[in-house]
This record gives sequence, C-alpha cells and structure tokens, in this order.
Amino acid sequence: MAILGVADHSSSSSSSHGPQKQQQLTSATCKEPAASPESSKEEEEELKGVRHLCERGITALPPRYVLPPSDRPAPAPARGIPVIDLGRLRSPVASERAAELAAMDAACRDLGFFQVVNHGGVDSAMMLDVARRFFALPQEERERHMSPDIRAPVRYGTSFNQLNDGVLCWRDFLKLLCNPAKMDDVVPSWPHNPADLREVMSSYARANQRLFRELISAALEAMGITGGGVLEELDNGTQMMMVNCFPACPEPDLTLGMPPHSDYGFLTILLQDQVNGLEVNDGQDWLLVDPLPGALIVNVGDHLEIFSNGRYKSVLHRVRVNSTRSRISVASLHSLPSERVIGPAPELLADGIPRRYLDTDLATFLDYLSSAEGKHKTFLQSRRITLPSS
Ligand SMILES: O=C(O)CCC(=O)C(=O)O
Repeated sequence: MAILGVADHSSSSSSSHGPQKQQQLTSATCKEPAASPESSKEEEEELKGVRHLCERGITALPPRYVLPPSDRPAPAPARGIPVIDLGRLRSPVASERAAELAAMDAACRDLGFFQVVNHGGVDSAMMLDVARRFFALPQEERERHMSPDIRAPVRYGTSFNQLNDGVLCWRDFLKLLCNPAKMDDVVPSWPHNPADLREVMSSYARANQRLFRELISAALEAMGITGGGVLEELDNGTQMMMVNCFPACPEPDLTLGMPPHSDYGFLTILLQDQVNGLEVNDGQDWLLVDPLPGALIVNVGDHLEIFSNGRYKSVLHRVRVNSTRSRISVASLHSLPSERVIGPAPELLADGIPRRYLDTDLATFLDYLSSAEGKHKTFLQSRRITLPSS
C-alpha cells in the first residue's frame, strides 16, 4: 500500500495529552523550512543523510539540526516499562493467562507501552546484524534507494519527514512496505545488498506479523471485542517497517534522533539494539525506556486509540542520540487496510457510551499531515470529540 510512504515515517505528531502540553511537546516536529539555508549545496549534502555527514567527518552539528533550547532533550530517568510474558499469555492455566491479559490491558490503558518477553520465533539478532551491514554500505549503494517519490514502497531517507522538517533529525532510515497479504510481491523490490537482506528482513517481517496477530487478538479479547471480523481485516491490512539508524552525534544535547510523535497504526513492535534512546512521555515527563535484554517494545498507535474509543492510549515518544554509539532500531507498524474507515468499535459504544472520536482513514491522516494545520497541531487531537463532561 504505497500511500503509507507519504510521510517519511508516516507517524503523526499526535498525543493523548492536553492541548497546552501538546503544543509544547510537538513544537520540534514541524517547523517552517529555514528561511535561508547556508547554501543549496549544503542542503543537498544534508538530505543525503546523517551517515553521509558523519562519513564527511563533521565535528559540530550543522545549524539545520539544532533545536531551539526549549525543544532540546534533558537527561531523563531510565524506566522499565510493563513486562508481558508471552509464555504466560499462551498458558493453558486459565488464571495465569487471565492475569497476563489483564496486565497487558492495563499497560495499554496507562502508559500505552509495554515490553514483550518470551516471544520466540523473532530472530532479532539477525535482523539487527543485516540492518547494521546495510547502513555500513557505501553512500552510493544506499543512495540507490533514495527516491523523490515519497509514496515509494521502498525508500532510503533521512530525518523525520524531510520535506517538511525545518529542523532536521539525526536519523537515516530504510522504509519497507510489507503488507501481510502482499509480501511475495514486494520483497523482490527490496535492496539486494547485503545479499541476505531480503531473506532476513522478510522473515523478520513475517515473524512480526504473527506476533502482532497474537497481541492484537489478546487486546481485542481484553476489550470484549469478539466479532466483527477485525482480525481478518487486519490480516489483509498494512505493515510498514522502518529500519532506523542513529549514528553517534557530535552534539547530541542539541538535537533528537526523532521528534515527539505518536504512531498512526494499531500497534508498533519495536526492536532496538543494546543502545537505549527511546523516550516515552507519561503526560508529565520524558522517561528513557530501558528494556530487558531480548525484549521487544510494543506501543499503541492512533488507530487503536480511536478504535478502542480512548480506552487505549497512543502516547508521544521520541528518540535521543548520543556522542559515542551508533544505534539501530526497527519499528514495525501494523494497521487495517488503508481504505478502511476507522472509528470506535460498536461493542464499545453500547449502553449509551458516547463516541469520543470522529471516523478516520489513512488518506485523511495524510491530507492532514500535508496541510498547513498538520504542521502545528496534532492529528489525533483533530479526531477527538469534546464531550460536555470531559
Ligand atoms: O528508535 C526508537 O526507539 C523509536 C523509533 C520510533 O519511534 C519509530 O520509528 O516510530
């Protein structure tokens, strides 16, 4: 589904926080383009990505990456997020399973983030290894996948939404569309260098599809949504993998690897290497996520917040960088088919419970992102219905 490629990350700058806080948190995301770039040559170099800048041996952050002081990251306390043990979620012992399901439900309602252990079947080490080798390729090789077509299903790029970002982010990425029902069609267009990239990344993507199905089935069960064919729709839905590289940065306190944003989909499954950098906003503070070794991080996206009528929270997160260690992460974003109109599940509107969100679809989100409004406000906020009592 090529439309998912429109934003370089296809995430929204949305949040479940109040408008005032929101304005403050998202001010880094969408600045107007800098009035006068030093030179078009310099801008051209920057748009080749941060790996390229590092290879050129820069020792200071170019001005276009420097955030205004109020948006710069401050040291954040490390936080272990809720742990969900898939072994227990699969347990034949009903009480054990019920307890784990309740823990997952609580995590989705409170922080909107949790980590999964005992997930089995997901070969994280091979995925990280091939991603690292891809970003270590010469610039000319990586550049082959750069495209002016932001809808391209395979795309190498930089920053967050490089066409809109006034302040650039310290990130390069490889975006791969891998919708479950279309995997065999798309994989042949993925990079063939490193030689094992297609095999390793497609097998990782498939393992993520299985894990997503298991987690979302549990979430639907926890919410009491048992019918409606949503699972089958999700099987034919969208999946996008963002393979991110955050090189060591000469002045990490002045910039971010990714600005505050939330993800558009149902769930995102995130793999990171041993270098921390993900920060989650709990409504008050930024907390540095410190996952257990081998765990995958999972977060609720905007579509699931809407579908759950606000029971689950899609929260802002961002990425910090550091001066000594390069970091690799892989975010796999899963949702319903792009043309599907998403609103609160009918089961959750029974007994006069008011709907809290307008319907939406991916096209509306993308229109919003490319509009002037999209630069300053938040998508999820634009979908909220203000109730007299809320
Ligand atoms: O690298 C990370 O920790 C987070 C990446 C992320 O937020 C994303 O790709 O949406």
